[in-house]
Amino acid sequence: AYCEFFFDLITFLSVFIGTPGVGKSTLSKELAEKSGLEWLEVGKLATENCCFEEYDSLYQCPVLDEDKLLDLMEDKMTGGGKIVDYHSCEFFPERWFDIVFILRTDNTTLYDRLVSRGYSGKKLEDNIQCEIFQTILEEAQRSYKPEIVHELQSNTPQEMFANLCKISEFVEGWRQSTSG
Ligand code: DAT
Repeated sequence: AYCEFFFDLITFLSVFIGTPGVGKSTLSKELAEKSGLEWLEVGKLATENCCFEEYDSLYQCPVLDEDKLLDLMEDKMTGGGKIVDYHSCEFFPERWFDIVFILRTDNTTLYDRLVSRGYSGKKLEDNIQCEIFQTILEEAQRSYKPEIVHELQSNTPQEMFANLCKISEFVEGWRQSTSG
């Protein structure tokens, strides 16, 4: 289906969140290509700049040094024009984002994606539970104004393309509401 894009918005700042595997990177990359907004992969940024304190052997992941990461991001965020991509949003300053998009995937689909990514054991279980319990959705609803938090389904490529259109409409709505 044809849909028009309205991304001539250098000041626009959005964040894509959701359980690992829901398709944040896929959608962010696609959106960045279509819109000219810059895709900021927070996980990659943290790794490249050593924003980790220690390794959590239970969860098989390093523990994030949040202050260091936030300091690093602050300069990048003032300019606008970014799509931030991270599994969580709770510790970002509220003022950073005009819109928060949260991606959701059905459990069985997500399970298959995480298995093919090499997840197993507790890490696999915890991530599936995270999706079942809507942990990240609730986190977003706690941390940001409800009217800027939008849930998007991300099970199929068709949904991914439909999401680009939905995002475009939300962004247009946001633009009209700020250009009063
Ligand atoms: P994330 O960045 O949230 O961890 P990803 O973008 O790396 O997730 O996607 C995980 C896998 O799922 C990857 O192989 C691409 C696939 N995928 C992502 N979004 C999809 C969608 N809407 N439909 C089908 N597959 C999708």
